[in-house]
Order: sequence, then structure tokens, then C-alpha cells
Amino acid sequence: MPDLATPLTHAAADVLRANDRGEQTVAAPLLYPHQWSWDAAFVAIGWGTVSVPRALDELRHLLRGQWRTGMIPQILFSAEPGYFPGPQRWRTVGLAAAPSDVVTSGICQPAVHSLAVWIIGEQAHRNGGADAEAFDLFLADTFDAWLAWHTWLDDARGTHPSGLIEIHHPWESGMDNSPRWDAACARVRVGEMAPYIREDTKHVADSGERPADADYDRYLWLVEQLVSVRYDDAAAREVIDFRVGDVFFTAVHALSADLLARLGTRLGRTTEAATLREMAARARAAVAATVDPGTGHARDYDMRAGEWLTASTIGGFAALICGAEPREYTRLVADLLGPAWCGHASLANPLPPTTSPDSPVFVSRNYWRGPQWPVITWLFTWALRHHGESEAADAIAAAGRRQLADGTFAEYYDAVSGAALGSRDQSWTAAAALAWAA
Ligand code: 9YW
Repeated sequence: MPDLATPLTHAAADVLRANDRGEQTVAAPLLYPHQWSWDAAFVAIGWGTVSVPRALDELRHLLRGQWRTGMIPQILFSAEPGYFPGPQRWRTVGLAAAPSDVVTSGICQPAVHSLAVWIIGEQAHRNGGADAEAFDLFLADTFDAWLAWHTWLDDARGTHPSGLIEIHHPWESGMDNSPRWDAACARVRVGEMAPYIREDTKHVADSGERPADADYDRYLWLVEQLVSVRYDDAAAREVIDFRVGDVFFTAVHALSADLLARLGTRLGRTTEAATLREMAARARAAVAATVDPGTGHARDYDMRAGEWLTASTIGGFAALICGAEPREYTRLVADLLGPAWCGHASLANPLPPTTSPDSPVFVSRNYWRGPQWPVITWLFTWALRHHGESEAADAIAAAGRRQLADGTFAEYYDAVSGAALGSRDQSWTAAAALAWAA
């Protein structure tokens, strides 16, 4: 267990408690008053260091939103106001594939959930006793749900010959306005739709920290396109203006599927474990195949235009998440720590910026266009350690903890000035603080 007497972990646990709504934790007070899919996974990891049963409840609640297709949706809506787009825009209620007792959005987010299950399992077994028992029960109960999620990704979103997991909305990447999507977004032709008022800009001091209005027009238009085919995956592949192979999502799917395979083996589900391992191997090979021989970085692929997407972003380091051939892995670690990334002279903290400061599209304070996101930093540190790069993991984790010492638990940080940005008391930032202390 982390030392809860440490002021940072104590404060982090308080943030989770304040954002706790019983079985679900809102992603952030005010700005994100619902349960988000990948936030919930990270938040559950944080809860696991405080209370294993509460961590398991978080994931069970998320699974209440799972679609009959296997998709785990991006948002499970609570009754709290203040977020746009809400259920009226998503129009998922009454769809045969959607759950009948929970209202959700109609897209997904990166599949970090089996990673969370794995980490909570380790914590539970370190604690032993009732925690270990509760975890084992949970795993037996939910294994098929996580399996269905990865199977859906493989079947419905892994059909392209590249083997990359395809996304139909920038929100599915979790990195909304990243320069990763600029070229593909420029090809979205926004049509007629009902007017709307953004809520997000009301909750931040400066709208320059958030996606632009033109981005939101595209986000809303893509929702219209998905609604027009009632979120049918095959039909969406035909109609959607944004159809992109997301290399980071693919890497996360590979890592999680591998970990779920190991959990499946423990349950005696050897056939399913073998299927998951094959899925992971395919996804890992797909990530490796995207590597630009010039930069050594992984690339996303615009399936509509048939073009690589080459912005210099954190997505280029996808192989660090899913693993790669050892020499390649070591080279990427050196690059991440080097002068174009964590070691860039302009950075306030030696942490991965979401876009390289050397890139012409880098903006140090704008959302996914440059700032450092503690939860992404934490994910890289976990993956680096998992793949045997403990020294790099320790160095980045130490800097990550120093960044969080300001006690704001900000959503993201200006990469150059070091200022806290976006929401304060963001749940997954608090979870990162707890996970680093565990
Ligand atoms: C939105 C909740 C979500 C995250 C996303 C992040 C942001 C905005 O906030 O999305 O309206 O969904 O980009 O990764 O899950 O924290």
C-alpha cells in the first residue's frame, strides 16, 4: 500500500473521494461530470492502492455500459449537468446494441482496461486475504466481458489490411485535437446540423488551452454521421469522413490483450488465452509495420486518403507501450529521453510532451498539441518498467512526481512554463500520483 501519510498521496486519495459518486468516479468535477472509459481504468488503478473493492466497483460500473457488440463506450452519462455533447446529441437510447439501463455515448476509447485489471490483481494479491479473494471473484465474473471488448476491437475495428485498430472519431483516440489528426480532420466536410453551445470553454480560464471551435464542428459532425448509420460498424466504415488507423490505440490493445491472456491462463481459459495472444501479436506487428524508416517513429494511417499521418507526436512512441524488438526498443527509449523530447531545452520538466517542441505545430499550452499529461507519463513509466527499462521508468516517474507536487492534480501542464492547465482535481491525475506511490 502507498504511504498515505505522504502529503501527495493523501491529497490524491482525497481527490478521488471528492469525485466519487458511489460506484463511479467523475472524470473531473464540473468539466467532466460523468464516467469516461479510459479514465475509469486509470482511476481504478488509483483506487486499487486505497481500496481494492472500490477499484473493482469502478470497473463493474463501467461494464454496465458495455454494448452488446462488446464495445465499451467512451462515456457513461450520470445525471449531472454541465457537459456537452450529452445524450441528445449521441442518440444511442433505444438502439439494439446499446445497454437499456445506462445512457452512453456511441464511440469508444483506448483499451487500457485489462491493464488496469492486471495491476489491481497484483495489488490485491500483494494485500492477500479478502482483497485477493474479491479480485479472483471479479476476474472470474468479468473475464468474458473484457474478452468481448478485445474481440470486438479485433473484429469490428481491426479489419483493415494494415492490422491497425481503426477509429472513427478523434475522441476515440483519447487525444482529441492532437496534430496526429490534423490532416485527416482537414478532410472532414462539415454538413448541416443543429446549432450548439460548448460547455467545456466555460470551465477553463483561457479557451486557448482547449480545442478550437472548428475542431468541435468536426467532432459534432462525425457524431451526426455515426448516428445516420445507427453506429453500425460496417456501415460506419463506408460513410464516416474520419477513418484512421490509430497506432497508439493499437499498441494499447496489444498490451492489454497480452495481459488478459495471462489472466485467462490463470483461469484455465487456455483457448481464449491463445486467441488473445494471437490478437496481441497481430496488433504488435501492425505497430512495428508503421515505423517510418527516416524517424524511427510509429505512424498513424489515414484509411480514407490512403496516406501516412506524420506529425511528430507522442503517438510515435507507441511501440514503447506494446513492446518491440530489443534493439529497436532501446533506441526508442533513448530518443524519448533525448533532446527532441523529454530532454528538450525548452521544457519546464523532463517529461514526454504530447508533441515534439521541435515540431512547427507544437503549442505548449493547448490540450493535446504540446502539454504534458501526467496520466500519459504514468502509462509510459509502467510500460517501460514492464518491458525491462526500469532506469528510464524511474527517471521519468521521479520527474512526474515532482510535477504533481504542486497539488493541483491538473488535467495537463504547459510543457514550457510548467503551469497547471485544464481542470483541477482531475481524477486520473490523482490516480497517477497514487499509482506511482504504490
Ligand atoms: C471530452 C475525460 C476526457 C478524456 C479524454 C480527453 C478529454 C474531452 O477528457 O476529452 O469531452 O471527452 O481528451 O482523453 O478521456 O477526462
